[in-house]
Amino acid sequence: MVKLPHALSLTTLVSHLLFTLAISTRERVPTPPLPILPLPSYSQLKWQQRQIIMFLHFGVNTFTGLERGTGLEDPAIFNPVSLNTSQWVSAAVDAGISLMILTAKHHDGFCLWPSKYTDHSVESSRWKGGKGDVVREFVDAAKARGVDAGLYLSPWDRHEPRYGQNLKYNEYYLAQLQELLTKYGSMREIWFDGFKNASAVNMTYYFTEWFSMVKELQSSINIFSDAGPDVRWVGNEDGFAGTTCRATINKSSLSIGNASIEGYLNIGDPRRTDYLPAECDLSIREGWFWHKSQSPKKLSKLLQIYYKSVGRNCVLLLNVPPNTTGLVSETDVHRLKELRNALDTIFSVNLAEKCSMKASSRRGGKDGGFGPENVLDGDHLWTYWAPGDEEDAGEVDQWIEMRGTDGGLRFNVVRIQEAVGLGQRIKRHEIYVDGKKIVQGTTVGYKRLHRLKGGVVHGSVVRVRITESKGLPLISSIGLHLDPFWQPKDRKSLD
Ligand code: FUL
Repeated sequence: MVKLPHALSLTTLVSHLLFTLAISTRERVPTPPLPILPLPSYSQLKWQQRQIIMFLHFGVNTFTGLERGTGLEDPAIFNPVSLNTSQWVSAAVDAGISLMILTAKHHDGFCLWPSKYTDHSVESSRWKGGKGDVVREFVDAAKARGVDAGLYLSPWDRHEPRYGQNLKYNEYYLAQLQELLTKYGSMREIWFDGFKNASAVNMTYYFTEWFSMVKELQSSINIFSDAGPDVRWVGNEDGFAGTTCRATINKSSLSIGNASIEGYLNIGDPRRTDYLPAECDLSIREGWFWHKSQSPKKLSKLLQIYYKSVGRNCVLLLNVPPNTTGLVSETDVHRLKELRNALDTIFSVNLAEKCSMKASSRRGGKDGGFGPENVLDGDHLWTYWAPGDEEDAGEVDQWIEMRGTDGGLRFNVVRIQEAVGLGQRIKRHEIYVDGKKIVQGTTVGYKRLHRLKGGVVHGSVVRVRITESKGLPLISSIGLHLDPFWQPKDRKSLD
């Protein structure tokens, strides 16, 4: 054995000790818990955080007054003389909306862009002497304001003579998809709806080929349909999800245009096969298209819809149809602003921020980085309260508590958010004020809002108990809010 000089061996020993110490200190930093599958994709997470998306139904129906055109419309009637897509985008930006989806083609087959595969398009209209392109103006205006764009391309086409011939129509449809997804920049969502009249000619859509082509051309896009693959329909067009609403469902139980699965779509599936969150589509007016005789829904109705969609782990796709001049009507712009102001009034103040926080336990102990104070920061995904591993047994009482520091708390909305990046977990929860149960709920997901049916509560200690979850519950945010627009009729019952 070669003997090292004394000075060298001491240096080696010290550095070895320091190295070991450094490793063991690092090993003591608590890691996040294992995720519970299935997990959302990056694009699904981005979609979920948007909360409200704007839908724009615009086309020949805007001029005929019909909701579903016949396909026999003369394209010349399309003439929105004052079309200003920047005004659409401003309406969205003022409402805090970051994604807008336009009907590039509705069931009547009229195309808002000059498709080279048909002359039933803006090219045959009077608008801009046939030289205009609404899709181009829409995506340019959105891009200029940093808003994302998406498109709806109706599979049911009542104009196209190839409709009903499986191969020919599928090729036509795919050709149009390729035009839209290669010429107009990056899209964040594409909307496929399965609707057609019962009397419509029978045909098979080659969804597998369509979806593959979409992902080939734009890999980060979210594909919406009754059955996903990225975003699922919520099962109704009234803007509400089930009080239990899981992002998980079994994709193989779904098919597009199948009315018998509407209840299943509304609540999801506890068997957790696939991560496929739900989108609630609804129009601000009665119809999807603009009609002179219709007006926007009241603010109280829109708030109710928000609580029942965004507040139940979904995204609200709110349709705001441009009118015959090519503008979003002032009444609708005004209502959108009212909605934004109301949401800011309710949610910009979180009474829990002034509370002292306590929890049944915390992962990694006091300085482990998973304490209850994490539910009060601005990150609603990646910082969260996690109980200690010992609570994973499922039998231990898991709770997080807020104690008012200066006097009592007055609120009528409780907001709970899960760290869904590590999987949706909570199955049952309860909320107590000063020891009295005021809410009994099921799933939480990205966001769960309880607008208290009993109205404003006064108290000093609010406890959220997780009574059932798949693995450890991970709570990323909690809010106690005062909603001045909420006047409940029934003041006794639990939410
Ligand atoms: C449905 C269509 O039939 C309606 O006209 C509307 O476009 C709605 C969003 O989807 O399936």
